[in-house]
Amino acid sequence: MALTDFLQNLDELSTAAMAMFSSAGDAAALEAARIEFLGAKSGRLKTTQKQLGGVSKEDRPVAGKQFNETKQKIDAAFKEAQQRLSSSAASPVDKPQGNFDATLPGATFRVGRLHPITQTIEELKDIMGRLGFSVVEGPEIEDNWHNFEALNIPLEHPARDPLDNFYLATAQTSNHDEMLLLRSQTSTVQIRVMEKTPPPVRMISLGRVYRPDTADATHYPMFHQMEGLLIDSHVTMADLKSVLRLFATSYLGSDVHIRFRPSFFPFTEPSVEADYWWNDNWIEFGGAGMVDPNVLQAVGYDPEEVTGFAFGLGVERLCMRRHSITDIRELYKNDVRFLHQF
Ligand code: FA5
Repeated sequence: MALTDFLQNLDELSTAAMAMFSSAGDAAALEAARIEFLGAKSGRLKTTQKQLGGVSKEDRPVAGKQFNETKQKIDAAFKEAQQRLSSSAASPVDKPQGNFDATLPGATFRVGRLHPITQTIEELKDIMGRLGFSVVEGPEIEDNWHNFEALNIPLEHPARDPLDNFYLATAQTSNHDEMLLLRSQTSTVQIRVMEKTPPPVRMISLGRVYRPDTADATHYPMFHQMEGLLIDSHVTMADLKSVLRLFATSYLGSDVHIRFRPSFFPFTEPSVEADYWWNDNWIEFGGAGMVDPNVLQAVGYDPEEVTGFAFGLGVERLCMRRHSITDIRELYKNDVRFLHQF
């Protein structure tokens, strides 16, 4: 083989090897390049070394020297690539791979936020706290006594129908007193507080309640209520109306129109529903009334000594009016594009 041909082969080999080693993006690509050029049995360098025997005796020293230099150059390029890949694997932040463009502007980091209902609950607690109401928690799994019986809702009352409540299958028993259910109203907490606390009482309780209602724009099978209870001597309906009006204007704004509509609840007498005016409609946001003497008696209070009022407001309905949400279901789809707006 002529010396010039041999040297040209070496030159091409060197150029190809340099290009492969310097462009290897990961360990697998580098290994493939190593085998192709430096492979002990049939690597391209080995093949070229074999051609050295075909070069004439006089030219062989020149060819051998050039071969050794090329081999060293390729070895060095391989080691350099090895080092480059191991250091970029150790600190991927400092040396990103692939098509990283350090000049691109940074993307805004999306921070999570409280669900609108959680935000509403916090604000309602604030407003009622300023009116002197303290916050009480109650269980979501209730017994018949606290959800119905003590609230003057007897066994034959339609509100206790199994089709209108989530009774717990595991707790099914023929004894009605022992049956458990997901509470259908926060009024249960009134009973729990009065059983433990002598009057006067001034409390609110906020939490989830459950009813097998079909979901529509204003109903959901799980929703939140804010219960309120005030017991003292000489409490009247005027106090109830003042507190609810003050609450509504504080949360919904001074221009909100509300009305009290006569209604019926077994645990209050007289009873009212409270509505706000929105989009040419009256929307009910809660029930209220003067605590029925039977309830006071059930918890051991003397109805001759104390009177009181109670209310139960729909938290979702308040949140919806405040933020102009026209469909309650939006609150529970958990679409971040919606939730991110609050
Ligand atoms: C009650 O639950 C009574 N416990 C309220 C009460 C408390 C009256 C204390 C007297 C004294 P009612 O079933 O009307 O009442 O529900 C109260 C509010 O909860 C409604 O006005 C409405 O705002 C909300 N609400 C009721 N059902 C749903 C539902 N399926 N989805 C969303 N909100 C609801």
